[in-house]
Amino acid sequence: MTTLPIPADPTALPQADIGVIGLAVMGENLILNMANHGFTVAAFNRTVSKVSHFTEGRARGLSIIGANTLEELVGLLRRPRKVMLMVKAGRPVEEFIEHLRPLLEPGDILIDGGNSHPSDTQRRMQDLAKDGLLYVGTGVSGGEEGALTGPSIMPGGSPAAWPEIRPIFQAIAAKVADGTPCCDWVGEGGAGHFVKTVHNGIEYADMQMIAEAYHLLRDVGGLSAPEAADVFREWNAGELDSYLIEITADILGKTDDVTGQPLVDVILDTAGQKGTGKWTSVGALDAGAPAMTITQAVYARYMSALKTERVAASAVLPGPAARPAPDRATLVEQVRRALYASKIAAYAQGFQLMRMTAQESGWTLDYGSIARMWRGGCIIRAALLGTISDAFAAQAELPNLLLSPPFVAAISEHQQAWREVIALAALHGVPVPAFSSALAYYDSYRAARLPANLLQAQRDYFGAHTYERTDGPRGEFHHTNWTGRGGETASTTYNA
Ligand code: 2AM
Repeated sequence: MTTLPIPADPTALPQADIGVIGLAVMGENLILNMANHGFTVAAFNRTVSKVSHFTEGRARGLSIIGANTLEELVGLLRRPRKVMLMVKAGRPVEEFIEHLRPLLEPGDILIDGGNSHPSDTQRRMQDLAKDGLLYVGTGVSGGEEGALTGPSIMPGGSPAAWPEIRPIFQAIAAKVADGTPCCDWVGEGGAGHFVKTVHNGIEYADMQMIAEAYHLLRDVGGLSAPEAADVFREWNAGELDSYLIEITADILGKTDDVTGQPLVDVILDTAGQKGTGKWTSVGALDAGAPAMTITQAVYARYMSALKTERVAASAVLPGPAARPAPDRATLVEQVRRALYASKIAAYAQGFQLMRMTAQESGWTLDYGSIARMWRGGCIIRAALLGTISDAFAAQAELPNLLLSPPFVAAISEHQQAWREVIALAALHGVPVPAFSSALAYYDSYRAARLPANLLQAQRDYFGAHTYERTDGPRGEFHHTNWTGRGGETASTTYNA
């Protein structure tokens, strides 16, 4: 830790390596992390009273200098100046950019470390480039603790900014066992925020799949929360080893101070969201990418929010007849396998979405590097990401993770249990939208022949949308006059 004397008039000395705006917990922790790595940080916040509260409190004695105005903040920075925004996405980011713009010079770097929409980041980068300003939109994942001790950082934007910010970002990022920082350049424009969005989409899927595993253990297996905690703890020692499984074990083992019950049993079953899962799903719909499990996870949160309706419906809508509980040890092992196989399918969807969006946006994404950035620091950090990074190292242009030999092997080993768990869930009336959509994704992707021949025939029947033939070349379109009344004209003719 570096302790620097703070001069009486800090504006006189451009001594700070970076300025950070936004003193909510993520911003504060990121600043402390930077200071702990030997950087001098200038700090500012809209509500200026929070600046002195911070410098006199948590930041006391560290190389952190408070600024009371944006002008003062900018005056404190070494050139090229680096200003990082850790404020709410949307209007606040826009407003700070507009206020900072006239205070900065060509070559200076503005960084947005919030969860901004990738298209906003893309637009801001292009706009600021007109003034010669460099812009970076970066994903920062790891929650409050990660921000302080080492987050996963996913920067993208103006490539010329990367050499300037790299020493700071890689120093404060999480490191995996071999010392590799969980931070590397993602790509141009909105690529960094896009990759962070997909990270969050995968996180939604991961969390929903874990919730479904818990639901099965609870409602089919009859496990209490502490018993389920032991199961998750055991799972965390194997191939499911991950942050989210680890915290699930902790959560299930926690007792409520008020009632003495497991705390999870007194928490209302409605989940909130801030929208990044939805952004991923909307992005997938726009890109034509079948990110089924990620989208199901978003729907599952929407469904959870309809608590009052669900309670009313539970008294009216019949479920299946009661069934005997299966053998507990068998169920636990089958659910573990179903969870791992579903997880592979969900990650495959996330990487497929990135590949399809990158093609459309003209980004060159390095998928092995992205998997490495996610190996530590972030919420979805998991042993599985090591296998994913190896898969891309072996085959950079891997079209789908499902095709990678270790995953082919894992799924062939687990698929029977995966299918049985989903069948069991259906028979017991336990909804498993993420598990079943993951299996549907797998079975669809491995299907040489889907029933879309019938769909296309229907489209041709009612709308003359034409079809290609299995015995003809691709790109040759045919129309059939199905009823004898529709005529021979295909709809493409009308559009011409
Ligand atoms: P505040 O402390 O003044 O509320 C997270 O909420 C961070 O974003 C905080 O630093 C907060 O500043 C800032 N923030 C939220 N809304 C803002 C706005 N409309 N303009 C500027 N900063 C804002």
